Amino acid sequence: MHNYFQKEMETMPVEQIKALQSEKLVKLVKRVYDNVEYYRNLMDEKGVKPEDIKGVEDLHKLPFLSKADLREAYPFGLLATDLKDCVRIHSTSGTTGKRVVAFYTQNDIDVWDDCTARAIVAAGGSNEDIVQVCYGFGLFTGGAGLNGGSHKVGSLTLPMSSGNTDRQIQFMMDLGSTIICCTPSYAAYIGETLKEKGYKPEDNKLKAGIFGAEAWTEEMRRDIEKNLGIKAYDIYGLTEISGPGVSFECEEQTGMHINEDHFIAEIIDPDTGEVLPEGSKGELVFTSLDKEAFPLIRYRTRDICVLSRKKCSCGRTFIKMSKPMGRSDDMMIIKGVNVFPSQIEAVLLNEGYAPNYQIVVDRVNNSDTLDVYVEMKETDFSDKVKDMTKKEKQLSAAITAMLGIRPIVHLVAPKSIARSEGKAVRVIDNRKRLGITI
Ligand code: DLL
Repeated sequence: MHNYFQKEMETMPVEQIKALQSEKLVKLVKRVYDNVEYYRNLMDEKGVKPEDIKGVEDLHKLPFLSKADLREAYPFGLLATDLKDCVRIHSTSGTTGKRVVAFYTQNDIDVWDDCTARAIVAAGGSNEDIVQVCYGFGLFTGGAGLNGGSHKVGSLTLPMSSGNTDRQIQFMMDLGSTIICCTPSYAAYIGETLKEKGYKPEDNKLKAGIFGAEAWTEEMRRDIEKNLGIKAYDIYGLTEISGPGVSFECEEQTGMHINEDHFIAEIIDPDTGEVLPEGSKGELVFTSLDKEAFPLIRYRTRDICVLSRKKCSCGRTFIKMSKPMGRSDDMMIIKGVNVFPSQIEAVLLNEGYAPNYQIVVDRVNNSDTLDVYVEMKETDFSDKVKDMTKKEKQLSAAITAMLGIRPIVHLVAPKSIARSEGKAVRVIDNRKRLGITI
């Protein structure tokens, strides 16, 4: 038996989805052209008028929007309604430059809550569930997004926010939480803490987790599933396009269905901007169709992934996106080789290490260096230097086989790498501090 939150939408035949998208797109383009000077200027520069857009097949004629545009238009330049119609803002956690501020009308919040409700139902949630939301609440969209969806589903919602892990565990155990929502790195940390407190995976009542907001590997999924005794579902989203729930995983756990009644996804070549056919790897671009306050057309996410329309056993017809392999900005170029942190994570977990690691990149004597700090498990920790050196060499060889460049591996004491309660910081690139542009 498959469960849907909005079956009529989630299982709509593809031709109907396209027709619905076309109808919404035509109206949206006219609305932003008439009301938002920034869009009007961009479209005029490209020589495209609202009348040129007759449906989704004309989407490629419209200009892209990038994070730089959002910064330039900060704070009100892309607002498409009166400020008095807006009820909330959220903002990205960016550390450089101006933050992005996204505005929401009440209807924008309702649509967004529907999206996260779909994700919760797809993970097996219902009004009989107890949903522990330990994404951060505040400007970050994680907490508010899953909280709203959980209310819509009618689940008992625990708005925990992130952090205070002892309290998370106390509530989880005393109230019997059945679904947990947080970043995968925090889920791993909660699993580790439960174990330390002497709990076995079967001692908790959790059945599912809804994890996202950062890149994570299949190896990490298996690790979390085993340690918490749950099924771990992926959820994706970004502040600019509303927040979590732009796409979500179903019971098949092979990619995330994009809520296509609200968003159009495209994959482009990040260098040329050319739209690539389904199945190609490239940069994900979103157009929001229903957002009133802060609609974005052809927004470049910088996330690299693949789209697939392969029939899904869950019955949903919405296109699926693969796990993003990290943002194009996460990609490191080390000695000329493209390296994603997720590749290193996959090797570490395959080799039996816990996902507690940090990658440090530097440049010494004009040559790039790659150091990987990996925590030992308590059980493997040895005070014999010889044993440790051997293990370091083995791990370095395994990473070299994956990347084609040799890292220096440092096995460090258990608990010596800081745990994450939100988005984990996996990479320290000292070359940036040296003012080197990579
Ligand atoms: O991270 C929204 C979110 C909250 C998603 C909770 C899922 C769960 P931002 O802070 O604006 O919004 O960051 C968005 O995070 O462009 C991706 O690079 C990354 N990201 C989000 N979800 C995933 C995921 C939220 N499931 C940026 N896998 C996005 C990999 C993800 N990366």
